[in-house]
Amino acid sequence: MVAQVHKSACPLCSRNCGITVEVENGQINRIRGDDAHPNTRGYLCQKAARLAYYQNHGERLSSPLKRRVDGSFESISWDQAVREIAERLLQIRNQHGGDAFAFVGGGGQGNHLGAAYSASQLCKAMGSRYIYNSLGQEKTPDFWLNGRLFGDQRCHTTEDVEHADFVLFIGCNPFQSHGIANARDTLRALKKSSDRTMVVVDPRRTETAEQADIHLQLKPGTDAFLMSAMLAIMLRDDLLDREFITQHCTGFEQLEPLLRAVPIADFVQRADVPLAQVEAVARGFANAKAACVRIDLGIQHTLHTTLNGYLEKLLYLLTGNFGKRGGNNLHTYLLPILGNTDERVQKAGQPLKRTQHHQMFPIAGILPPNILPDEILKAGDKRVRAVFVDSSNPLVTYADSAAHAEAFAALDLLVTVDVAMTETARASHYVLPAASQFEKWEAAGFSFEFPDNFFHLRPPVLPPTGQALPEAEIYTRLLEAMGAVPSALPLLRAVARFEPSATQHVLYLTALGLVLSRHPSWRSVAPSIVYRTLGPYLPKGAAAAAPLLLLAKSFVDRYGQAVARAGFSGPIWKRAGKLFDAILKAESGLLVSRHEFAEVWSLLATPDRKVRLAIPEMFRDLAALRAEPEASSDQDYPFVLMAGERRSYNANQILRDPAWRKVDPDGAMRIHPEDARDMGLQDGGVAEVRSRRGAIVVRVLVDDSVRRGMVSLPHGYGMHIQGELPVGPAINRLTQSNDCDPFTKTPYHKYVRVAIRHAETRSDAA
Ligand SMILES: Nc1nc2c(c(=O)[nH]1)N[C@H]1C(S)=C(S)[C@@H](COP(=O)(O)OP(=O)(O)OC[C@H]3O[C@@H](n4cnc5c(=O)[nH]c(N)nc54)[C@H](O)[C@@H]3O)O[C@H]1N2
Ligand SMILES: Nc1nc2c(c(=O)[nH]1)N[C@H]1C(S)=C(S)[C@@H](COP(=O)(O)OP(=O)(O)OC[C@H]3O[C@@H](n4cnc5c(=O)[nH]c(N)nc54)[C@H](O)[C@@H]3O)O[C@H]1N2
Ligand code: SF4
Ligand SMILES: [Mo]
Repeated sequence: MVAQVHKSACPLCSRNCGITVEVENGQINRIRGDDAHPNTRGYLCQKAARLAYYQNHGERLSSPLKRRVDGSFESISWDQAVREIAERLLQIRNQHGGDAFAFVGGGGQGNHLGAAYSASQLCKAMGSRYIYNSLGQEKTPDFWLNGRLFGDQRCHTTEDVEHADFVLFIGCNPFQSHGIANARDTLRALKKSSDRTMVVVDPRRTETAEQADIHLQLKPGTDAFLMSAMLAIMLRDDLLDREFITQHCTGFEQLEPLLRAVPIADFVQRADVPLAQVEAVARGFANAKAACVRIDLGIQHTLHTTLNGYLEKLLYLLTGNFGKRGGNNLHTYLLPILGNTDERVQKAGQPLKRTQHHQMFPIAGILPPNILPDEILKAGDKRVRAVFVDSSNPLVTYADSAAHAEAFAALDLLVTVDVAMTETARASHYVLPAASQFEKWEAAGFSFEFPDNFFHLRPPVLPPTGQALPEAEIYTRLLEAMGAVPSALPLLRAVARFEPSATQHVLYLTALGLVLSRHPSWRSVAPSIVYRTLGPYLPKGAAAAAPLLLLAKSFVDRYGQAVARAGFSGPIWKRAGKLFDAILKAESGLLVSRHEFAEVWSLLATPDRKVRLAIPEMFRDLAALRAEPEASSDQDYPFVLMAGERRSYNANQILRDPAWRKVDPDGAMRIHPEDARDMGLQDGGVAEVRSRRGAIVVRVLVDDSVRRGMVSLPHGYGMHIQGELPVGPAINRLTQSNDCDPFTKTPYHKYVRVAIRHAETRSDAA
């Protein structure tokens, strides 16, 4: 058979680089960067070349499974699985109410099309408002701040690193983790140019720090001290952009005295970096033509999480590096992956629903995984009794694996939808096989670009494995069996039958509007209704993409002019249909909106389009820094473990087959040579790492890129392949549910107190 080349995208990180996949005899032969992809333009990192290991491995699921009493699984038909799960869900809802149900996950790094059908539709059908997701253990503090500053938690920021003269990377390592446009090319360009400056703030001399002009190798967990000192230096030296602040912000007069009160030298000393260097960075950033800040888990998974986010945003706001080329900006959304759930706002006269045990509020619609075990085990009669897990592996990736295992074992119903037999799947009552991201129409919602933004809908490159189904089909069948999705929809089916065209799409949208206004309760399952009625008539079997017509409509309604600039002009009523048609056809992705920098203000949600700097909770935390005692050394747990480093061969839990990795098979622990010597550890040997919660045995990597007193283990290991001992460090055996930001409940994964000792073999594992 001749090899065929298909377009797709890499599902391993939020960049979702465009790829071409060569398929021969049903096997993936070769993967290359897709030069025609308008955003990533052929860029790839080394992880993508071996994506065949995602598609094919010994743990792919090929039929629905039901757990027997003895813990083994039997294959069952889809009809039986759907019928039994629907019955159980309805029973639980009728007996205990909707809040006995929680949805967990709902979209990983590359698969968000299925999310249109899963979390929200199923929660509404159950009458539940509990959606837990990994974003609730990293990004929710950021979303909360965006809500306060910009008026809506969906006002998400992005950074124009490619065009900045001065870039501050704080707590991120884009060389390995990416997250910025074509990271390695962008870093190389920054390094090469003598009039651009790159600063890295990181306790480790990372691959990114190696390329920087200045590396501030601070003490772990001290970013809030360092950033507030930088802001105080800018204020002291009159480097802030007063004109920008007056024109675009409110509340500065309340913030100013707090910044003036920062004891600069003291705070810089706490971070343990040279004061002269910090002053040079503050000056350079404030005086640059265009400067931006890029942050990630290094400040989100450590002490002062929410305050860190606030200070980082103040760096670019108070220097006027917002709403311009090379600065930080907001962006458009086509797939609405976030909601807006401000905990102060009453909805329909009711305060926002909080969880039973922790009284926790959702942020951007998302609850934090750290509280989930307690909501299952400690909430009495109102506990969570049934959980659906989709595109996530909580028993490995959520803090405190033992607490999650105990809680999940106590559930009346646990269902996992995944492409692979994960640890969480193995603990489930039912396991439903999803088609892989190479086997179905798929799209990612991580389109975070500005002023140009893109969208990429990918067609399948291979047929589904065994009986695996796309999420669109799985959830629609389930909702039909629950009686939540109507089956006879003659009007919509009749209209959908016309030849697809921009005019036909308008006709369909009108008919849908009519039907939904007559049956308002069907709105919550609109994606499945559109999938069943319009879906079958879309070209090339693109049924699952049908809800994109509704999203294209709201995109055009919100950003009409920017969509027109992207090439979708003409009568406004036809634009959504044109955009939808173009999305279906553009196999490499396409430009969907084009803004001008000054128009960033139109994306703000405050009524006066000004940034609200005054956030009482952050003023409180900022003021409290001065009184905070210096972290004392803990005799019992003297090391700070960074539990979750991104490396060249880890990719969350998406690649389970150990054969995928070309290096670092054991996910070794970095430790400073002097610490290793003191502890009697040798490079390549093994050590036991013990926290207050648990202990694991790891491979040792003696490495002077880390500071003394800190050690680092990678994320993305610790799977029990086919039930065997974990491969590499199972880091969440060491983390604890309550070791988290008190306000947002996001974990301190980069600040885990541990003790380390020599061990003889890996099977010493406690
Ligand atoms: N290769 C690879 N890439 C990935 C992923 C993957 O698994 N593998 N996962 C993806 C996902 S889901 C995410 S969220 C991103 C995360 O991407 P990043 O946040 O960039 O990755 P990390 O390596 O977790 O952490 C970044 C840095 O934080 C530093 N750090 C630790 N403690 C502190 C501190 O107290 N202060 C400061 N300033 N820095 C600190 C670490 O030394 C590390 O270099 O990566 C994405 N990309
Ligand atoms: N200690 C510690 N813990 C961490 C981190 C850390 O740094 N330290 N990082 C955290 C971060 S930032 C993140 S984002 C999370 C990630 O952790 P999770 O939320 O668990 O997400 P993934 O590891 O990406 O898991 C994706 C799952 O989706 C499945 N999958 C792949 N494709 C499809 C598909 O098309 N459909 C379906 N239904 N399933 C599919 C994969 O097989 C895999 O089981 O881990 C977090 N946990
Ligand atoms: S893992 Fe590498 S190739 Fe894949 S999307 Fe991320 S940067 Fe692109
Ligand atoms: Mo993440």
